[in-house]
Amino acid sequence: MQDVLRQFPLKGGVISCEPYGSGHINDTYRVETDKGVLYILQRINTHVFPNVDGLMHNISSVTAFLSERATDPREAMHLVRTVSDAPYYKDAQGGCWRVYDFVTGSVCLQKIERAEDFYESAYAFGNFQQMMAQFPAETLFETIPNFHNTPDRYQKLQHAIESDRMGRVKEVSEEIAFARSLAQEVGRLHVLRESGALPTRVTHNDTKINNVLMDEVSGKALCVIDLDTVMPGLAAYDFGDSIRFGAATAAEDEEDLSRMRLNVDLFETYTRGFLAACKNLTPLELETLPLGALTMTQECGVRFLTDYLEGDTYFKIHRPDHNLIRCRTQFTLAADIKRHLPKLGEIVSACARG
Ligand code: ADP
Ligand code: GN1
Ligand code: MG
Repeated sequence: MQDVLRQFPLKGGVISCEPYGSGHINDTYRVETDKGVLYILQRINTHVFPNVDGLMHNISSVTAFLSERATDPREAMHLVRTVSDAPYYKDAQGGCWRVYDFVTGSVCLQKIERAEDFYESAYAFGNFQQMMAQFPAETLFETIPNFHNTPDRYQKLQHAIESDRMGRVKEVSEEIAFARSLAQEVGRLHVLRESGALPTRVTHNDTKINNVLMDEVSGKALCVIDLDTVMPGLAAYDFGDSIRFGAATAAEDEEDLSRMRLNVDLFETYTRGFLAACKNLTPLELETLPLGALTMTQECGVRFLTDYLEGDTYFKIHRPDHNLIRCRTQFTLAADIKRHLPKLGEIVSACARG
Protein backbone atom coordinates (compact mmCIF):
# COMPACT_ATOMS: atom_id res chain seq x y z
CA MET A 1 0.00 0.00 0.00
CA GLN A 2 2.92 2.35 0.79
CA ASP A 3 4.23 1.86 -2.73
CA VAL A 4 0.80 2.61 -4.19
CA LEU A 5 0.28 5.74 -2.09
CA ARG A 6 3.72 7.09 -3.04
CA GLN A 7 2.51 7.27 -6.64
CA PHE A 8 -0.01 10.02 -5.80
CA PRO A 9 0.90 13.61 -4.82
CA LEU A 10 -0.93 13.55 -1.46
CA LYS A 11 -0.82 16.52 0.91
CA GLY A 12 1.20 15.28 3.93
CA GLY A 13 2.46 11.87 5.06
CA VAL A 14 0.01 8.97 5.30
CA ILE A 15 -0.97 8.07 8.87
CA SER A 16 -3.77 5.61 8.13
CA CYS A 17 -5.31 3.65 5.29
CA GLU A 18 -8.41 1.64 6.28
CA PRO A 19 -11.03 -0.33 4.32
CA TYR A 20 -14.07 1.88 3.82
CA GLY A 21 -17.69 1.80 2.63
CA SER A 22 -19.82 -1.13 1.57
CA GLY A 23 -19.65 -1.23 -2.23
CA HIS A 24 -19.99 -4.63 -3.91
CA ILE A 25 -17.40 -4.04 -6.61
CA ASN A 26 -14.22 -2.09 -5.88
CA ASP A 27 -11.88 -2.26 -2.85
CA THR A 28 -12.20 1.12 -1.18
CA TYR A 29 -9.90 2.65 1.50
CA ARG A 30 -10.04 5.88 3.47
CA VAL A 31 -6.61 7.48 3.66
CA GLU A 32 -5.63 10.15 6.18
CA THR A 33 -2.45 12.22 6.18
CA ASP A 34 -0.63 13.99 9.03
CA LYS A 35 -1.93 17.29 7.62
CA GLY A 36 -5.47 16.08 8.32
CA VAL A 37 -6.30 15.63 4.63
CA LEU A 38 -8.54 12.69 3.65
CA TYR A 39 -8.60 10.71 0.40
CA ILE A 40 -10.45 7.76 -1.08
CA LEU A 41 -8.13 5.13 -2.53
CA GLN A 42 -9.69 2.41 -4.70
CA ARG A 43 -8.38 -0.73 -6.29
CA ILE A 44 -10.46 -1.01 -9.45
CA ASN A 45 -12.15 -4.36 -9.96
CA THR A 46 -10.49 -5.37 -13.24
CA HIS A 47 -12.56 -8.55 -13.49
CA VAL A 48 -15.67 -6.34 -13.74
CA PHE A 49 -13.93 -3.53 -15.67
CA PRO A 50 -11.27 -5.05 -17.94
CA ASN A 51 -10.83 -1.84 -20.00
CA VAL A 52 -9.34 0.30 -17.23
CA ASP A 53 -8.01 2.91 -19.67
CA GLY A 54 -11.50 3.38 -21.12
CA LEU A 55 -13.07 3.44 -17.67
CA MET A 56 -10.63 6.06 -16.36
CA HIS A 57 -10.98 8.12 -19.53
CA ASN A 58 -14.74 8.27 -18.82
CA ILE A 59 -14.23 9.20 -15.19
CA SER A 60 -11.65 11.92 -15.93
CA SER A 61 -13.90 13.53 -18.51
CA VAL A 62 -17.15 13.22 -16.54
CA THR A 63 -15.61 14.62 -13.31
CA ALA A 64 -14.00 17.49 -15.27
CA PHE A 65 -17.32 18.25 -17.02
CA LEU A 66 -19.22 18.27 -13.73
CA SER A 67 -16.66 20.38 -11.85
CA GLU A 68 -16.75 23.07 -14.52
CA ARG A 69 -20.47 23.40 -13.87
CA ALA A 70 -20.42 23.05 -10.08
CA THR A 71 -20.97 26.06 -7.84
CA ASP A 72 -19.49 24.34 -4.75
CA PRO A 73 -16.29 22.23 -5.16
CA ARG A 74 -17.95 19.43 -3.17
CA GLU A 75 -20.57 19.05 -5.92
CA ALA A 76 -18.20 17.11 -8.16
CA MET A 77 -15.72 14.37 -7.36
CA HIS A 78 -12.10 15.29 -7.90
CA LEU A 79 -9.72 12.66 -9.24
CA VAL A 80 -6.11 12.94 -8.00
CA ARG A 81 -3.79 12.15 -10.90
CA THR A 82 -0.57 10.23 -10.26
CA VAL A 83 2.88 11.83 -9.94
CA SER A 84 3.35 10.91 -13.61
CA ASP A 85 0.09 12.71 -14.44
CA ALA A 86 -1.86 9.52 -15.23
CA PRO A 87 -5.47 8.95 -14.12
CA TYR A 88 -4.53 5.71 -12.30
CA TYR A 89 -1.52 3.65 -11.20
CA LYS A 90 -0.88 0.06 -12.21
CA ASP A 91 1.23 -1.87 -9.67
CA ALA A 92 3.69 -4.69 -10.38
CA GLN A 93 0.99 -7.33 -9.79
CA GLY A 94 -1.37 -5.65 -12.27
CA GLY A 95 -3.56 -4.02 -9.57
CA CYS A 96 -5.06 -0.72 -10.81
CA TRP A 97 -5.44 2.08 -8.27
CA ARG A 98 -7.06 5.51 -8.30
CA VAL A 99 -7.43 8.28 -5.73
CA TYR A 100 -10.18 10.84 -5.19
CA ASP A 101 -10.30 13.75 -2.78
CA PHE A 102 -12.51 12.67 0.10
CA VAL A 103 -15.67 14.76 0.02
CA THR A 104 -15.41 16.21 3.51
CA GLY A 105 -18.39 16.87 5.74
CA SER A 106 -20.41 14.36 3.76
CA VAL A 107 -22.37 11.28 4.71
CA CYS A 108 -23.20 8.25 2.62
CA LEU A 109 -26.49 6.62 3.59
CA GLN A 110 -26.96 2.86 3.35
CA LYS A 111 -30.70 3.15 3.74
CA ILE A 112 -33.33 5.85 3.77
CA GLU A 113 -33.72 7.33 7.22
CA ARG A 114 -35.90 10.30 6.28
CA ALA A 115 -38.05 10.84 3.19
CA GLU A 116 -36.19 14.13 2.59
CA ASP A 117 -32.96 12.19 2.07
CA PHE A 118 -34.59 10.18 -0.66
CA TYR A 119 -35.97 13.34 -2.25
CA GLU A 120 -32.44 14.78 -2.20
CA SER A 121 -30.93 11.71 -3.86
CA ALA A 122 -33.70 11.78 -6.49
CA TYR A 123 -32.96 15.40 -7.24
CA ALA A 124 -29.22 14.62 -7.49
CA PHE A 125 -29.69 11.73 -9.93
CA GLY A 126 -32.33 13.66 -11.94
CA ASN A 127 -29.98 16.62 -12.12
CA PHE A 128 -27.08 14.36 -13.13
CA GLN A 129 -29.11 13.06 -16.04
CA GLN A 130 -30.27 16.52 -17.04
CA MET A 131 -26.67 17.84 -16.99
CA MET A 132 -25.35 14.85 -18.92
CA ALA A 133 -27.69 15.74 -21.80
CA GLN A 134 -25.01 18.31 -22.76
CA PHE A 135 -22.15 15.80 -22.47
CA PRO A 136 -20.62 14.46 -25.72
CA ALA A 137 -21.96 10.90 -25.38
CA GLU A 138 -19.92 9.57 -28.29
CA THR A 139 -16.68 10.12 -26.30
CA LEU A 140 -17.72 7.61 -23.61
CA PHE A 141 -16.49 4.02 -23.60
CA GLU A 142 -19.11 1.42 -22.82
CA THR A 143 -17.44 0.11 -19.65
CA ILE A 144 -19.71 -2.93 -19.30
CA PRO A 145 -21.41 -3.76 -22.59
CA ASN A 146 -25.06 -4.84 -22.22
CA PHE A 147 -25.09 -3.70 -18.60
CA HIS A 148 -28.87 -3.19 -18.40
CA ASN A 149 -29.74 -5.30 -21.42
CA THR A 150 -32.31 -7.39 -19.53
CA PRO A 151 -32.84 -10.09 -22.20
CA ASP A 152 -29.07 -10.58 -22.28
CA ARG A 153 -29.08 -10.94 -18.44
CA TYR A 154 -31.67 -13.68 -18.88
CA GLN A 155 -29.49 -15.43 -21.46
CA LYS A 156 -26.60 -15.36 -19.00
CA LEU A 157 -28.87 -16.90 -16.36
CA GLN A 158 -29.88 -19.62 -18.82
CA HIS A 159 -26.22 -20.30 -19.54
CA ALA A 160 -25.47 -20.56 -15.80
CA ILE A 161 -28.41 -22.97 -15.35
CA GLU A 162 -27.17 -25.18 -18.18
CA SER A 163 -23.58 -25.21 -16.89
CA ASP A 164 -24.63 -25.67 -13.24
CA ARG A 165 -21.00 -25.24 -12.27
CA MET A 166 -21.61 -25.48 -8.51
CA GLY A 167 -24.40 -28.08 -8.58
CA ARG A 168 -26.77 -25.46 -7.11
CA VAL A 169 -29.55 -25.52 -9.71
CA LYS A 170 -31.52 -28.13 -7.77
CA GLU A 171 -31.82 -25.75 -4.78
CA VAL A 172 -33.27 -22.85 -6.74
CA SER A 173 -36.09 -24.19 -8.90
CA GLU A 174 -38.61 -21.78 -7.37
CA GLU A 175 -36.36 -18.80 -8.05
CA ILE A 176 -35.74 -19.91 -11.63
CA ALA A 177 -39.49 -20.30 -12.21
CA PHE A 178 -40.15 -16.83 -10.81
CA ALA A 179 -37.40 -15.33 -12.96
CA ARG A 180 -38.93 -16.87 -16.09
CA SER A 181 -42.47 -15.77 -15.22
CA LEU A 182 -41.51 -12.09 -15.68
CA ALA A 183 -39.00 -12.47 -18.53
CA GLN A 184 -41.18 -11.03 -21.24
CA GLU A 185 -42.55 -8.12 -19.23
CA VAL A 186 -39.12 -6.96 -18.07
CA GLY A 187 -37.64 -7.42 -21.55
CA ARG A 188 -39.91 -4.69 -22.89
CA LEU A 189 -37.70 -1.69 -22.03
CA HIS A 190 -34.86 -3.16 -24.06
CA VAL A 191 -37.19 -3.74 -27.01
CA LEU A 192 -38.38 -0.11 -26.80
CA ARG A 193 -34.77 1.07 -26.67
CA GLU A 194 -33.75 -1.02 -29.68
CA SER A 195 -36.70 0.22 -31.73
CA GLY A 196 -35.83 3.84 -30.94
CA ALA A 197 -39.18 4.43 -29.22
CA LEU A 198 -37.26 5.32 -26.05
CA PRO A 199 -34.28 7.69 -26.45
CA THR A 200 -30.84 6.57 -25.34
CA ARG A 201 -29.36 9.09 -22.90
CA VAL A 202 -26.17 9.31 -20.84
CA THR A 203 -27.11 7.71 -17.54
CA HIS A 204 -25.40 6.72 -14.29
CA ASN A 205 -26.70 3.14 -14.29
CA ASP A 206 -26.04 2.39 -10.60
CA THR A 207 -28.25 4.83 -8.71
CA LYS A 208 -28.29 3.36 -5.21
CA ILE A 209 -28.60 5.90 -2.41
CA ASN A 210 -25.09 4.92 -1.26
CA ASN A 211 -23.81 6.33 -4.55
CA VAL A 212 -24.81 9.87 -3.49
CA LEU A 213 -23.05 11.92 -0.80
CA MET A 214 -25.11 14.27 1.41
CA ASP A 215 -23.95 17.27 3.41
CA GLU A 216 -23.72 16.08 7.02
CA VAL A 217 -25.18 19.33 8.38
CA SER A 218 -27.83 20.45 5.89
CA GLY A 219 -28.73 16.95 4.60
CA LYS A 220 -28.68 18.34 1.05
CA ALA A 221 -27.32 16.08 -1.71
CA LEU A 222 -23.79 17.14 -2.64
CA CYS A 223 -22.63 14.85 -5.39
CA VAL A 224 -23.17 11.66 -7.27
CA ILE A 225 -20.32 9.15 -6.92
CA ASP A 226 -19.40 5.72 -8.33
CA LEU A 227 -19.17 6.86 -11.95
CA ASP A 228 -17.83 3.53 -13.24
CA THR A 229 -21.03 2.71 -15.11
CA VAL A 230 -21.79 6.12 -16.63
CA MET A 231 -22.76 5.03 -20.14
CA PRO A 232 -25.53 5.39 -22.67
CA GLY A 233 -28.77 4.07 -21.15
CA LEU A 234 -32.43 4.76 -20.48
CA ALA A 235 -33.93 7.26 -18.03
CA ALA A 236 -35.96 4.35 -16.64
CA TYR A 237 -32.77 2.51 -15.62
CA ASP A 238 -31.63 5.30 -13.31
CA PHE A 239 -35.08 5.94 -11.95
CA GLY A 240 -35.81 2.23 -11.50
CA ASP A 241 -32.58 1.28 -9.78
CA SER A 242 -33.09 3.99 -7.15
CA ILE A 243 -36.58 2.69 -6.42
CA ARG A 244 -35.27 -0.87 -6.18
CA PHE A 245 -32.80 0.05 -3.47
CA GLY A 246 -34.30 3.06 -1.75
CA ALA A 247 -38.08 2.56 -1.81
CA ALA A 248 -37.75 -0.97 -0.45
CA THR A 249 -38.82 -1.62 3.14
CA ALA A 250 -35.86 -3.95 3.80
CA ALA A 251 -32.18 -4.26 2.95
CA GLU A 252 -30.95 -5.98 -0.19
CA ASP A 253 -29.84 -8.95 1.93
CA GLU A 254 -32.69 -9.16 4.45
CA GLU A 255 -33.41 -12.82 5.26
CA ASP A 256 -36.95 -12.29 6.52
CA LEU A 257 -38.78 -11.86 3.23
CA SER A 258 -41.99 -10.84 4.99
CA ARG A 259 -40.22 -7.51 5.67
CA MET A 260 -39.62 -6.76 2.00
CA ARG A 261 -42.18 -4.60 0.21
CA LEU A 262 -42.38 -1.48 -1.91
CA ASN A 263 -42.89 1.69 0.10
CA VAL A 264 -45.32 3.53 -2.19
CA ASP A 265 -44.93 6.83 -0.32
CA LEU A 266 -41.18 6.72 -0.93
CA PHE A 267 -41.86 5.94 -4.60
CA GLU A 268 -43.88 9.15 -4.73
CA THR A 269 -41.14 11.11 -2.93
CA TYR A 270 -38.49 9.90 -5.36
CA THR A 271 -40.64 10.60 -8.41
CA ARG A 272 -41.21 14.19 -7.26
CA GLY A 273 -37.49 14.79 -6.71
CA PHE A 274 -36.37 13.14 -9.95
CA LEU A 275 -38.89 14.98 -12.12
CA ALA A 276 -38.22 18.31 -10.39
CA ALA A 277 -34.65 18.12 -11.72
CA CYS A 278 -35.09 16.14 -14.94
CA LYS A 279 -37.48 18.08 -17.12
CA ASN A 280 -36.89 16.73 -20.59
CA LEU A 281 -38.50 13.26 -20.49
CA THR A 282 -40.80 12.22 -23.35
CA PRO A 283 -44.35 10.97 -22.63
CA LEU A 284 -43.24 7.36 -23.24
CA GLU A 285 -40.25 7.79 -20.93
CA LEU A 286 -42.58 9.02 -18.20
CA GLU A 287 -45.01 6.19 -18.82
CA THR A 288 -42.28 3.56 -18.54
CA LEU A 289 -40.73 4.80 -15.27
CA PRO A 290 -42.75 2.31 -13.15
CA LEU A 291 -41.73 -0.46 -15.56
CA GLY A 292 -38.14 0.69 -14.94
CA ALA A 293 -38.58 -0.01 -11.22
CA LEU A 294 -39.92 -3.49 -11.95
CA THR A 295 -37.25 -4.20 -14.57
CA MET A 296 -34.25 -3.04 -12.52
CA THR A 297 -35.43 -5.02 -9.49
CA GLN A 298 -36.09 -8.21 -11.42
CA GLU A 299 -32.88 -7.84 -13.43
CA CYS A 300 -30.85 -7.38 -10.25
CA GLY A 301 -32.43 -10.55 -8.83
CA VAL A 302 -31.51 -12.40 -12.03
CA ARG A 303 -27.92 -11.13 -11.74
CA PHE A 304 -27.63 -12.27 -8.10
CA LEU A 305 -29.08 -15.68 -9.02
CA THR A 306 -26.68 -16.04 -11.95
CA ASP A 307 -23.72 -15.17 -9.74
CA TYR A 308 -24.90 -17.67 -7.11
CA LEU A 309 -25.07 -20.42 -9.76
CA GLU A 310 -21.67 -19.48 -11.14
CA GLY A 311 -19.96 -19.62 -7.74
CA ASP A 312 -20.08 -15.96 -6.60
CA THR A 313 -17.40 -14.58 -8.86
CA TYR A 314 -18.90 -11.10 -9.45
CA PHE A 315 -20.52 -9.56 -6.37
CA LYS A 316 -18.57 -9.51 -3.09
CA ILE A 317 -20.22 -11.88 -0.62
CA HIS A 318 -19.90 -12.09 3.16
CA ARG A 319 -21.55 -15.53 3.56
CA PRO A 320 -21.94 -18.54 1.26
CA ASP A 321 -25.62 -17.98 0.40
CA HIS A 322 -25.40 -14.18 0.25
CA ASN A 323 -26.25 -13.91 -3.44
CA LEU A 324 -29.20 -16.29 -3.07
CA ILE A 325 -30.59 -14.21 -0.20
CA ARG A 326 -30.13 -11.06 -2.28
CA CYS A 327 -31.89 -12.72 -5.21
CA ARG A 328 -34.87 -13.62 -3.02
CA THR A 329 -35.29 -10.07 -1.68
CA GLN A 330 -35.24 -8.70 -5.21
CA PHE A 331 -37.83 -11.17 -6.48
CA THR A 332 -40.08 -10.50 -3.48
CA LEU A 333 -39.83 -6.78 -4.13
CA ALA A 334 -40.41 -7.23 -7.87
CA ALA A 335 -43.64 -9.12 -7.16
CA ASP A 336 -44.83 -6.27 -4.93
CA ILE A 337 -43.89 -3.60 -7.49
CA LYS A 338 -45.82 -5.55 -10.12
CA ARG A 339 -48.92 -5.55 -7.90
CA HIS A 340 -48.66 -1.77 -7.59
CA LEU A 341 -47.98 -0.86 -11.24
CA PRO A 342 -51.34 0.88 -11.95
CA LYS A 343 -50.99 3.01 -8.81
CA LEU A 344 -47.37 3.86 -9.66
CA GLY A 345 -48.45 5.02 -13.12
CA GLU A 346 -50.96 7.39 -11.53
CA ILE A 347 -48.27 8.78 -9.21
CA VAL A 348 -45.88 9.45 -12.12
CA SER A 349 -48.63 11.22 -14.10
CA ALA A 350 -49.57 13.38 -11.11
CA CYS A 351 -45.93 14.34 -10.40
CA ALA A 352 -45.27 15.09 -14.08
CA ARG A 353 -48.25 17.49 -14.12
CA GLY A 354 -46.53 19.27 -11.21
P1 ADP B 1 -18.28 0.49 -5.35
O1 ADP B 1 -18.31 0.51 -6.85
O2 ADP B 1 -17.53 -0.66 -4.79
O3 ADP B 1 -19.67 0.65 -4.79
P2 ADP B 1 -17.88 3.33 -4.70
O4 ADP B 1 -17.14 4.19 -5.69
O5 ADP B 1 -19.35 3.49 -4.63
O6 ADP B 1 -17.43 1.81 -4.91
O7 ADP B 1 -17.26 3.66 -3.25
C1 ADP B 1 -17.59 2.89 -2.10
C2 ADP B 1 -17.96 3.80 -0.94
O8 ADP B 1 -16.85 4.70 -0.64
C3 ADP B 1 -19.14 4.74 -1.20
O9 ADP B 1 -20.38 4.10 -0.98
C4 ADP B 1 -18.86 5.89 -0.23
O10 ADP B 1 -19.22 5.52 1.10
C5 ADP B 1 -17.35 5.99 -0.23
N1 ADP B 1 -16.81 7.01 -1.15
C6 ADP B 1 -16.47 6.83 -2.45
N2 ADP B 1 -15.98 7.96 -2.98
C7 ADP B 1 -15.97 8.89 -1.98
C8 ADP B 1 -15.53 10.26 -1.89
N3 ADP B 1 -14.98 10.90 -2.94
N4 ADP B 1 -15.67 10.90 -0.69
C9 ADP B 1 -16.19 10.26 0.38
N5 ADP B 1 -16.62 8.96 0.36
C10 ADP B 1 -16.51 8.29 -0.80
C1 GN1 C 1 -23.15 -3.14 -7.61
O1 GN1 C 1 -20.86 -1.02 -7.10
P1 GN1 C 1 -22.11 -1.04 -6.29
O2 GN1 C 1 -22.03 -1.82 -5.01
O3 GN1 C 1 -22.59 0.37 -6.10
C2 GN1 C 1 -23.43 -3.28 -9.11
C3 GN1 C 1 -24.83 -2.76 -9.44
C4 GN1 C 1 -25.86 -3.53 -8.63
C5 GN1 C 1 -25.52 -3.39 -7.16
C6 GN1 C 1 -26.45 -4.22 -6.29
C7 GN1 C 1 -20.75 -2.31 -11.56
O4 GN1 C 1 -23.19 -1.77 -7.26
O5 GN1 C 1 -25.08 -2.93 -10.82
O6 GN1 C 1 -27.16 -3.03 -8.88
O7 GN1 C 1 -24.16 -3.82 -6.87
N1 GN1 C 1 -22.41 -2.55 -9.85
C8 GN1 C 1 -21.82 -3.12 -10.91
O8 GN1 C 1 -26.33 -3.78 -4.98
O9 GN1 C 1 -22.10 -4.24 -11.34
MG1 MG D 1 -21.04 2.17 -4.98
